[in-house]
Amino acid sequence: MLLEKHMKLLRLYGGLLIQRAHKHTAPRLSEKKLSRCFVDHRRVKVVAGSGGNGASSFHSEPRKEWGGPDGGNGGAGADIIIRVNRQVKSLSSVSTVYRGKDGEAGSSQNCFGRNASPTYIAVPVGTLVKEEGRTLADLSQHGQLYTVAYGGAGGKGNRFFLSNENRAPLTATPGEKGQERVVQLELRTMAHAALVGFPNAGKSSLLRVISNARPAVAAYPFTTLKPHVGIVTYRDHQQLAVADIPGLIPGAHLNRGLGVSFLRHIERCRLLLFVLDMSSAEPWEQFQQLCFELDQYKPQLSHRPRAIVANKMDLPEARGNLEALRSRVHQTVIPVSALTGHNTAQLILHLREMYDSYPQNS
Ligand SMILES: Nc1nc2c(ncn2[C@@H]2O[C@H](COP(=O)(O)OP(=O)(O)OP(=O)(O)O)[C@@H](O)[C@H]2O)c(=O)[nH]1
Ligand SMILES: [Mg+2]
Repeated sequence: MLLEKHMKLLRLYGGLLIQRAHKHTAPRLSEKKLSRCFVDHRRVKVVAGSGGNGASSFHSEPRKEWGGPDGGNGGAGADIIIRVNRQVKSLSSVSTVYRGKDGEAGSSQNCFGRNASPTYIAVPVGTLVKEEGRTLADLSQHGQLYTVAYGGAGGKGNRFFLSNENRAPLTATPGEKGQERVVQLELRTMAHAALVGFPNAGKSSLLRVISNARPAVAAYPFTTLKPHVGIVTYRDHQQLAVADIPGLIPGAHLNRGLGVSFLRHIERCRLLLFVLDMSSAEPWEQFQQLCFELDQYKPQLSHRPRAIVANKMDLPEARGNLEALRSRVHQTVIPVSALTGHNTAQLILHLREMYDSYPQNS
């Protein structure tokens, strides 16, 4: 009997201990969860509240037979308002549907229905509101408001229709429907820095080393088909978002390869990190071509604050190329190896220096 009890306890606590142990070695966040950390666009359906109905009623009191109409108006439905909040950093907290509350209906004794209070959507500074590609608002100030859907007006009660011609109107109107629309919210800056390079240069590998993002890495071109954003966290809690942009190829500005859409993403980053595969024959050629593609897409795009990340320095053929590259370009060259992690700390520091020396507005 006693033994059985002991065994039972052992099983129970043993289970708990194992659970604890699992907790400590909890697996890393899944890619799906990580991608939620930084969301740069959202499609949102907004449905404002409808107005409350007007009431139709007549005053009634003892000894006062013809009290007259006293139906009140309905209240207005809730507006949906986008509000900029500098504490919000990405669109991950924005839901896909917002519905405003309906206004209250009017009632007898001339009681008006209550207006519904507006529904707010908190977005980061630098959010664009678009509808079918057309920009409706560019929200760049903390606290800025934009009413994206208007609530319906309340209906009129029958008291409203009282006139000399009609002393006993029965008419009361229903509340109007709230406005309904589908808008795209888009962050003007997608990330602070973009990793720009040809396929297979090691952009995704680098992002995995310097940030929490886990984009797929493989030894064939076009492994990455959509941008990934990783967050680099510094000791003073400053966080910088770095985007892994899918590989560009010559002619990308003519929509070749994965095309123009990714150049558009680069446009939304303030700092550029050109990732070169140093084991290739002439890595400086890659740099020239990348700049050419960017500038063809948008003049001066490649002239943003930039640095060259000379990757794959662990490979023997890379070492000879490094000096040659340095003599041909005048940008900062940071030799790293995403594979071994060599010198990536230097890259992280340099990124911060670039961020600090080029404030947002410059
Ligand atoms: N030896 C060596 N190999 C590397 C290094 N960095 C990346 N690689 C390898 O290069 C290949 C391509 O790496 P990815 O990180 O997928 O390259 P990418 O630039 O993201 O490529 P796309 O997504 O196709 O544009 C993989 O096989 C990596 O293991 C490095 O520093 N040294
Ligand atoms: Mg990749």
